[in-house]
Amino acid sequence: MKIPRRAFIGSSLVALADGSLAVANSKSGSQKKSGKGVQREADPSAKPPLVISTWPFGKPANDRTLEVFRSGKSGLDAVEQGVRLAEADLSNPSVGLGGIPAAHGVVQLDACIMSGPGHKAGSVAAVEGFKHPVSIARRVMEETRHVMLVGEGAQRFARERKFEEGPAVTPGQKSAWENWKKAQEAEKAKAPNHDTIALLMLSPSGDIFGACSTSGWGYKIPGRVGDSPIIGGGLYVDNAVGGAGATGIGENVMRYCGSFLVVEFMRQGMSPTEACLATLHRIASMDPKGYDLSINFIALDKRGRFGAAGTGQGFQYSVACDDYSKVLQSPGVTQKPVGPLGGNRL
Ligand code: SD4
Repeated sequence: MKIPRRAFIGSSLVALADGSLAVANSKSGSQKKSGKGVQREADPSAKPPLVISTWPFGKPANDRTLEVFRSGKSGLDAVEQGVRLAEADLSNPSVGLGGIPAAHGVVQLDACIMSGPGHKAGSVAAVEGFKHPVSIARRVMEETRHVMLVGEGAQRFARERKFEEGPAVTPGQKSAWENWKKAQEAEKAKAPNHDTIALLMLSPSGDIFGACSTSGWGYKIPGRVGDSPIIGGGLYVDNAVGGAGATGIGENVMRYCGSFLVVEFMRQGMSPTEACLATLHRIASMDPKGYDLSINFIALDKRGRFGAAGTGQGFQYSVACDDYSKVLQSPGVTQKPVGPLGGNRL
């Protein structure tokens, strides 16, 4: 996803000692200048209930999550309902049945959910024709001894439980797909953009919940599963430490257990932003593509600190708590760190 130009108005990109780029914005005060250059301030924190999610379209999902939680529902109910809001928006081309279809013209959805208390997880992948894969994932978690159901098995499970069905593809996405087919035959097809909602919540009692949902890589090979429904890939929660979620090219996240790694770096004492940056550097240090990965992480810890980071120019993510609900710009990484995050620690 391209970062909207307005995100950079009044701002400029600065290179930080750990090889990351960050938006220096005098109004936000998120960066401070020292004699030696620009340094990042400590990660922001907020009093829980605190919700963080990927992309600007996470903002209404965060608001919905808080609204459900404040109405007396559980943290698990709240994150599920937040993600359902994104899934229900048929104008979103990357989450829910409004998403870009797989190469055979049918939308295939991936989703998962995690509860910090009890370390519970449920997941579904490559599900066709159902509106709310996150809720199917929750039922897998709560009603079976399994963690993950895929394809026809997941659909049968959903049908038996009378989950709401929907179109194989929306009319708008169908005609875009027809054009893509023609372009592909002429070998001129371009890969479309795709995104994911990964959403994390810290409750006032210190419990962490997470959920994730996507239609995945546009025009993917049918049956392709990305990182989003993979526990530890696109989402991970450890109730003693914190949670993390991912968006971007899943193949570049799932080979490294990306969200799990972010949480493990937080366990070692890093702040959420440091943990996201360290994970990006670790992956880039191993991957033949270096920093050309198109991946992004969000994270929050038990103390209510939150952060994010992405490759390239970074990405936008959304945060909500009792005092505010806003969209923030993450730092981006483009090169190997030279500062305190370098060396063996990565
Ligand atoms: C996937 N990670 O299926 C998802 C898609 C995404 O930005 O987040 N794209 O690979």
